[in-house]
Amino acid sequence: MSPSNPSALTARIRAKAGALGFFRTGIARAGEAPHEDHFRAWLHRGFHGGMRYLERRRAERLDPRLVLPGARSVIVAAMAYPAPRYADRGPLRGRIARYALGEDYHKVIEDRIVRLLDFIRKEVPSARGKGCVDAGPVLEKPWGGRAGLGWIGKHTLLVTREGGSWFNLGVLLVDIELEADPPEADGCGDCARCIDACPTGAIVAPRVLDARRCLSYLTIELRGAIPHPLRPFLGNRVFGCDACQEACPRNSLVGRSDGAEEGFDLPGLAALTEEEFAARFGRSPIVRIGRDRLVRNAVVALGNSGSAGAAAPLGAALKDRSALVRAHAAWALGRLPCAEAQRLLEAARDRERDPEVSGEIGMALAGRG
Ligand code: B12
Ligand code: SF4
Ligand code: SF4
Repeated sequence: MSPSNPSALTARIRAKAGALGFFRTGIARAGEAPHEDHFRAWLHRGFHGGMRYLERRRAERLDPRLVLPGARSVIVAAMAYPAPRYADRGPLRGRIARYALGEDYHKVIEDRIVRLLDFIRKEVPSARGKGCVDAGPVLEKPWGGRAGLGWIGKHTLLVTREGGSWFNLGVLLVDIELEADPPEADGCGDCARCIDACPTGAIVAPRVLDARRCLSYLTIELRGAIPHPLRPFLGNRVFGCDACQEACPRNSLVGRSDGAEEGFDLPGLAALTEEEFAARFGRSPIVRIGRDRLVRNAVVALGNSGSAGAAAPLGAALKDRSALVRAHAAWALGRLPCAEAQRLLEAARDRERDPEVSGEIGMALAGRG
């Protein structure tokens, strides 16, 4: 449907979104998704790895009018998050992606989108809408681009002129016609700093990400074992990765007042129980990966620290009830140069019953020579 004055209504919706805490809101006309050919090609090349959910509801992903029948407009809203610097507090500290330092953005944005829809319904009582945040079948970045929020950077994230890329997105589909924004021009030019900064070479071409190599995928989405050759690239990252965003000149951390982040005690993370995990991360996006995957990542980071101080916590992790954790702890101990690591691996070899973990212990001992 068409409201009597789409332009005035659009301005009121934008003002309301701003009052709800979105720093930018853009509007696009609903239709076929931008760059749908790239999405098909990306899936075809298997770049999504184990994220099989991206193969499902493909028709909806490619056309929001199938997500909300009768959709006329796509409202895309951006919520910034603080981007503190990480202080160097020694080798036994881990880091998580900045978007996950605060409360779970899914809940915060969902709540704001619901309130935005309530507002629209007060203005146009017959309007219908559907909110999507991350998990919905909507290609949020391309829509953000079409809605004029910013441009798709070469790292594939959406970049705004004033706020860089330190933000999360939410989408509200509505069946009313609003005034669309003009798309933003590309702001990358000849720059390729994000591609050069990626530790694993996951950005295989400008705007094409092989997620299977991306540390964000490996630490958050991947359920099983992290491929051996990629483990060293985790460094001290235990949840997500910001390297491509840190490198972006649009994201300069200089001059920002977001403070310093101390990082997370790796031995403490490696020893987390289920109860401690729930208590500590229940309100964070980290809760989504579960205790075992976080501990898996922490033990890999302990191995990457190269520090003798990592041996004792890794020895304890060799007794973890999760075989996934024990297998990664064996690999990690194999990287520590100290005699204590050798002793702990030999002790574990004698008691381990899981064939896969035993294999890892054998490889770790053989690798030490
Ligand atoms: C799956 C997913 C991932 C996967 C895959 C990422 C990817 N680049 O596709 C993994 C787990 C790796 C991931 C990682 C991260 N993610 Co993520 N992720 C998603 C999710 C759920 C779907 C994205 C998707 O469909 N990807 C499939 C690809 C093919 O589609 P696409 O990236 O949208 O790509 C299109 C355009 O790039 C386009 N294109 C445009 N111009 C051009 C030009 C050329 C030449 C080409 C070839 C293509 C092209 O073609 C593509 C096809 O549509 C979205 C939420 C959503 N529902 O959209 C969040 C989302 C994209 N993620 C987000 C974030 C914050 C991250 C991380 C920064 C988290 C972190 N710190 O660890 C990293 C960044 C990694 C990176 N460099 O992209 C935010 C992005 C915010 C922003 N500023 O853009 C989103 C929107 C979530 C949210 N609601 O806030 N993520
Ligand atoms: S998030 Fe990290 S691993 Fe993934 S593309 Fe960016 S720099 Fe590379
Ligand atoms: S680092 Fe350079 S190429 Fe990459 S997104 Fe930022 S401006 Fe674009």
